[in-house]
Amino acid sequence: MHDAFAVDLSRLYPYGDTLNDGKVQLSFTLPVPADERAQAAAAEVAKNLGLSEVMVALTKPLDGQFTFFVVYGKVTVPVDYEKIRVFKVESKTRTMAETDDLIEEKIGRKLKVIGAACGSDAHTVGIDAIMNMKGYAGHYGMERYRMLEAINLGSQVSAEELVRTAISEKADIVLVSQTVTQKDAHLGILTEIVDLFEAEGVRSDIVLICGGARISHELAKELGYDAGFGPGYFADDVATFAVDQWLAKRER
Ligand code: B12
Repeated sequence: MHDAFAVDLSRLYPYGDTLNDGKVQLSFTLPVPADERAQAAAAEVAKNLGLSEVMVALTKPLDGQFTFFVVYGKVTVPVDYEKIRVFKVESKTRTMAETDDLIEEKIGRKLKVIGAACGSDAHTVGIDAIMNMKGYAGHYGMERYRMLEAINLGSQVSAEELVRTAISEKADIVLVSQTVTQKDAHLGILTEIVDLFEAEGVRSDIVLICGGARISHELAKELGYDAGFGPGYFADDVATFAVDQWLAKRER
């Protein structure tokens, strides 16, 4: 039980107006004109998802053929929070100064980091958040680290170019950003990068990390990366993991 609110964590429901009322709101679009029949269909969608006490709160025509809905409903099946386990990067984040000092003391030279948004992906804000001098949300990026030499290749970098550059620059750490995940577009390019590093016989020499809005640590590990970071992680988290991993690789 959670002290303040007496929540039974083994039977967790969403909170709407009152504790444990199970109320949620759902938004989606149906490819039909906005009329009563469409509203009934929207309610049916919510019921099919297992919601009860369904109420169509918003019906908004997008054009003649598409309608956007917001539907309220009640979740009837609780979640056992006690049993939820999350697969995530387990390291205690160091500050930039602590990471710099650790590299200086244990490695004695700058570590080289190469990063890019790869394949057709033109989203640069994520990789910039991790690498740019000014960083993101109050966390300085890797370019600011005294003991990291960070090279940001930008966006739409092919797997071949990334791997070629990483090898010619003798990179210690390689960062791959993927934002577009529609139709699993990220899986092909992420896999291609791992395959190329392996084919060149250098995969085990580098710390290979990917990240992006829908990248989880679990997915990253499945694809052959050392780690994956999604929203809520910053350069200091990534640098901490990368240096620990580099040191662990050297031990091995
Ligand atoms: C800005 C933006 C654009 C800009 C990008 C400009 C630029 N220079 O980056 C423009 C207008 C070009 C654009 C284009 C497109 N976009 Co866009 N875009 C966005 C938007 C609004 C914000 C993304 C962003 O900057 N987030 C902020 C950063 C800081 O967050 P982040 O990337 O998650 O990064 C954090 C973590 O994930 C992590 N991280 C990220 N990368 C890495 C890498 C490493 C190594 C590590 C360790 C960590 C890490 O660290 C960061 C800090 O915590 C999102 C919607 C949204 N609100 O999220 C859509 C969105 C990402 N775009 C989308 C789409 C579909 C497109 C287009 C395909 C649209 C189209 N049909 O043309 C094109 C694709 C162009 C292309 N070839 O890639 C979809 C993606 C859906 C999906 N699941 O695939 C989104 C979600 C919008 C939507 N709801 O549909 N887009």
